[in-house]
Amino acid sequence: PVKALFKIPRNPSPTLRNPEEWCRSFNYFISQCLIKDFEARPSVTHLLEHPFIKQAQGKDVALQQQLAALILEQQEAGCKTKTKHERINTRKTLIIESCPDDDLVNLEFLDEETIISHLQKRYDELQVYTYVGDILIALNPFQNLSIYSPQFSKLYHGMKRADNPPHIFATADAAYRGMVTFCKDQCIIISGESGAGKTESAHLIVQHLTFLGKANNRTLREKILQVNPLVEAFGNACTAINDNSSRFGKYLEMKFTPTGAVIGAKISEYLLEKSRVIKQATGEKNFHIFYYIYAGLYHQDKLKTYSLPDRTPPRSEHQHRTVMQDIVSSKLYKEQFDAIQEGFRNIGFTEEEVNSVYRILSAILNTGNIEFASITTQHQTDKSEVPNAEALETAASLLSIGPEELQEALTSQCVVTRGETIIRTNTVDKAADVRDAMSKALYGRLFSWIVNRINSLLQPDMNICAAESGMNVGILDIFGFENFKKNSFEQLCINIANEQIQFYFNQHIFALEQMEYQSEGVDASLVEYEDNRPILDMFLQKPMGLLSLMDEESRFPQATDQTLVDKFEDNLRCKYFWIPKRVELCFGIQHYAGKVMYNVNGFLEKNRDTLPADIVVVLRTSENKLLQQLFSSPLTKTGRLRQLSMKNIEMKTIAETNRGITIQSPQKKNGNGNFSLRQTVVNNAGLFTVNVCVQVDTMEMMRHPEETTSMRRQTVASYFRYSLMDLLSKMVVGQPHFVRCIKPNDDRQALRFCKERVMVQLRYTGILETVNIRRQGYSHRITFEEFVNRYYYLAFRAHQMPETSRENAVAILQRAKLEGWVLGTTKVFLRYYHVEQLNLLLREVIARVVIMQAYTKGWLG
Ligand code: AD9
Ligand code: MG
Repeated sequence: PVKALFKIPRNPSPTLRNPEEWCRSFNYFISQCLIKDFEARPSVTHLLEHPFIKQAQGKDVALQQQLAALILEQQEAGCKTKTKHERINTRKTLIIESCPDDDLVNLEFLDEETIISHLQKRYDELQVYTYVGDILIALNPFQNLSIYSPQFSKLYHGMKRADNPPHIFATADAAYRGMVTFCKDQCIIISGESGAGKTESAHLIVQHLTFLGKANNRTLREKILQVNPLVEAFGNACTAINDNSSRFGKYLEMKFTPTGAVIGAKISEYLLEKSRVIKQATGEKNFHIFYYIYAGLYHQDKLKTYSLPDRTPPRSEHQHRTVMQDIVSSKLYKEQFDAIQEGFRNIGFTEEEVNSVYRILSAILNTGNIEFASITTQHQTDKSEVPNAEALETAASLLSIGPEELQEALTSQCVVTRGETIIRTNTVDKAADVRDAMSKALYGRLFSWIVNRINSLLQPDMNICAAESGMNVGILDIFGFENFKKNSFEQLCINIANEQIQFYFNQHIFALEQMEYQSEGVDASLVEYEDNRPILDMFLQKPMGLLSLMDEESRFPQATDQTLVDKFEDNLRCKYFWIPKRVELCFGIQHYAGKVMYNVNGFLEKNRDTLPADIVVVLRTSENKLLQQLFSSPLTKTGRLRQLSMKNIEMKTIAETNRGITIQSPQKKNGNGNFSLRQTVVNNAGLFTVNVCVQVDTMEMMRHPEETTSMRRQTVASYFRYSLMDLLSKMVVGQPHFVRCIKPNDDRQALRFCKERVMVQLRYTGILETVNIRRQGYSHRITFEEFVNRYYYLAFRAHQMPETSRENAVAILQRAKLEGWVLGTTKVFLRYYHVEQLNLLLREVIARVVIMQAYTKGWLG
């Protein structure tokens, strides 16, 4: 039957009059590659450089690239049957077989109680993963499970979902296969509240993807595996909820060649909680890295080199808060430090760079020791000085700047009015604020620099793969929803971000799907779900949303936190917002995930996040090259500009409208530094509306709000809004896969399943509704044209080039023996499991041909 399907030309004509037509014919391609041109075994690069592939145009390039991958896969594996046996053996020794229980969609009765007891039963048996159709629910086991070894990666590699029990590797595998099969970017969105297991899940996904991305480049694989721990050392900290809580949002894109070999990675970081550097809530800690370097340098006997005090007790409360002395004895911290050093080295940081990083971190610690006292002279009363000159000198020396200059920048400020420069002195409080602002800026910029440096070191080698032909799987791991006893500005930002991710989930799972049923005339019962758009609008709308109101208030120098609360009260008329009686400076929000009370204390200052120009000026004079870089604006500007011009059309520019977000592709830069934009919306998700043009300058300023002295000052809220949109713009281009992490208890105890806690999470994530829509709905909608183009090999001969019609789509569906699909006016509506079935069939057909050809050549014999 295969022979009949794919006629193999023995003597292909050397000249091709119509390469496109030729390219549609698989068999020709195979015979060309395998029989004619290659005397020896080809490599992927060889195959991809084959002139016929290069000539190929349009979508068949994708098929050929898959084929190249398949040919090699066959060669590497020896032959298919052997691989299969291996799998069967592994499975017997390793794992219990999967069962219908694995998917909530298969439950006979569908109510909250049944779902909960089902999940509980599974959790008790240490089955922490459960499917809801194509969505994965992951219960935090709070203990190490032995199901993440390379053997498990092998087990889940290329297998059908139902072949094995649910697993995070299966989700990673599905994303990888989706990418390779359809040459389409993928995106894995991990959500859940703080401590639910998002970061751990993200690690496991990276682990499986590096396994899949061809094991042969070991160095790169190791580098990629070290990225997460390295970045998290700087961006994670111990909170009241989670000992390893992410204090920033992270979108990690793993880059692959079209054939699926991993070639690089890129991280985008969002909204680091910089304020933690100077202050932590009771029972919480500073960023991990401070403890690591302290313990590590102590063991290397290098504390003195970095001017860190040895055993002396902390001199000020500030120092005490920043780093505890007793950490030097922690073995764990020391080991982490060694791992971080190793990570820096492996990824490719130079010794000088790492040294500079440590110096800056030590400088931040020492800066915390600088104290201020007021001095009263005859003329002035609000002047301050530094009584502990030694602390100032140490900090200045670590920063390679002059101590006098630093003192001046901390205790006074230059103001230019009508061409005249006036020096104003700072009060003690003001000077302390400037000191803290400097620490925050140092840490924030250092963090961004580390991330950028990792990105440049892990950038794909352009010789291996042209950037535009590469694909990626993005993994989103942000800070989870938080509700502490006392919640501040940081929690507000974190929770808005989570609100946005929930909205994205709702759009994908419910809104879009149901909209399509209606527009395509498909009869399917609609599922009701909790739409959180009104809450999101309340935050993001312009000009009357909460963030805009806060920005407006931040612009008034006389505004106070009380006037901010008043402003909210006067303007936010919405059932999701309220001001509690008898509690000062507070407001409440009914988030999708529950009620949160926010304390407005310090909101305005945190939002303004001002860094006086005097500090920037003095830091720019540093002899430390890294510091110069961190505070020289051209660096940040070109950073973003380069990105824009290099990627040109590919780079998405984001603009805001009064109701949401627009994502557009910049066409070209015009004379005055703005990008004129094509009026196309990137995706049709309905999330976005078309509008406005974006100034490059505005985007740059948002990145570093402090430097916008001459223009309107940008605030943390506006940068936050921009970050959210930037993140969404990355997410919407990929095919999404969802992992929903659930925290079974608040005590971080293994095997403790707290029904009420799980129930709440299932409710607010809309799991019951998700089960319903997955059971009844059609999660994949593919146009007849795309469907026929994708799958015509299943029912037609390769050279037939069938018309991309409704009838031919039906012919393919029937040939594939699928059941339960329906047809719309322009699209085939498929159930979530159909696509996997079709892809496996397609793979099989192609593989059969490849094997046959390879046997003909005698390579697999
Ligand atoms: V936060 O929003 O960043 O505060 P996460 O990221 O959701 O939070 P995290 O992944 O850090 O939570 O998990 C919290 C803790 O749960 C981890 O430190 C582990 O101790 C534990 N955990 C989570 N997932 C697993 C797992 N698959 N296996 C074992 C796990 N332990
Ligand atoms: Mg985390």
